[in-house]
Amino acid sequence: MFSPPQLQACYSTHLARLSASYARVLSSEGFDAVILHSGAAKSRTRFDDQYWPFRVVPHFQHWLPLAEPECALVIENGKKPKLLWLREQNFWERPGPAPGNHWQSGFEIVQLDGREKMIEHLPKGKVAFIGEEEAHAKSWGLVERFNPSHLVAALDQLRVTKSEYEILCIEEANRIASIGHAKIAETFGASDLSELDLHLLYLKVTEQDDPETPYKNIVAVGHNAATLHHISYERKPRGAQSLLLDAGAVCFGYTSDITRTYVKGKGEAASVFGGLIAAVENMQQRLCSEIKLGMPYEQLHERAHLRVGEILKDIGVSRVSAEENVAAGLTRSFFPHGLGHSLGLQCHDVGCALIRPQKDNPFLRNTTLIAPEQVFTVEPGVYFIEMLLEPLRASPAAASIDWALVDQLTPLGGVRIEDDIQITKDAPRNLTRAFLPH
Ligand SMILES: [Mn+2]
Repeated sequence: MFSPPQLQACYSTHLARLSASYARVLSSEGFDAVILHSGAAKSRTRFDDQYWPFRVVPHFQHWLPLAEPECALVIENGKKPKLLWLREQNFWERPGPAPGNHWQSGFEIVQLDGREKMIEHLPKGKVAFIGEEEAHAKSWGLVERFNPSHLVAALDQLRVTKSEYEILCIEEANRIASIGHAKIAETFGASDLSELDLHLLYLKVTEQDDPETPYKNIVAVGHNAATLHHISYERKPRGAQSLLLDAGAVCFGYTSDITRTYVKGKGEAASVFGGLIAAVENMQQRLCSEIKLGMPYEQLHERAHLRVGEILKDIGVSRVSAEENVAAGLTRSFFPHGLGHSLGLQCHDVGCALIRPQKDNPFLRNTTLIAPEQVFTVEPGVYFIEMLLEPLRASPAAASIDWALVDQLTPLGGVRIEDDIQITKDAPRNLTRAFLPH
């Protein structure tokens, strides 16, 4: 965990770098200033008075970790950034304490006791509005420059490369999540808990409330692991032999995204599945070690398909070579998702998918050239997904598959292994394994 002086020093550099980048982007896009609005509470339905948990606009959070609705940041060339901070007196609700105290001195802070007073503090000139609330932009006379697409795209690019401060936060998010993963691994090995209980235990040991996690925990036992984003947790334990846990944590808005898969108990299926977990783990580590600067991320994804082809042959699911498995499109049925995605303020972060992937990689979320200061996940998997196996059974490639073995493994769902990787000028850094070696 970082020390407060280290955090402070890194944050100051982050702020200076962000100010310089914004100044460059604003002038090249022809704006005098931009307002980054934090967002507003969103009603769950128009028929009652409940609100969804608040998610702050990421452009706002790129500057500071405050995550409160109805705040605005004014970024104006040559001026200290200004935070318009709504602090209404309200005896129904009160926001939590401000997250950290490393950022306040970087801003001119204007506390307001009413939203209507914000307009007095807005900048003059050609001003853009970035945020969710088009009605606010309208009432401030900025609707013509509400989320200008070129500006948003240019600001998204600033989020592709992470500052030292951002890395520190992502590392800390990995540390917190690793506590949860280790606890769940131990608990699953020793007892039989329901998916819901495993989910709640993860929240407890990582000290996160459910809406605070970067994404809804994926907790899938047995065949449920074949549902890539399984979040409809079973309430009862049922003695399943496999568990896939895909869960992260947050530090000052920055996320971690980690997946592990476990198997326990006896039997031939469990033993083959154990071999499959080891093989996917091995492939994942090998892919991480083969990352090179300047390499298209999609090339790594393609290599993963070849390795999945090898694994299918090695465990006996397929009788033909790795190359033949790839050529027949067979690996796409067992590994249907992308190898990974950029990571930062959003779990699926922005700016790394400007190029469309090849047509047989429709779900790949990272198509950039690998470059220093990027952070992305590497998360290969092998699954037994009925919806994808069904058409395969009817295809010419079906003859090369050992369907009896597939049927034996299907109740165990699938395997995914995922780490968060920081790219540097030297070797890539695995931000997850430092805390969670296996
Ligand atoms: Mn992921």
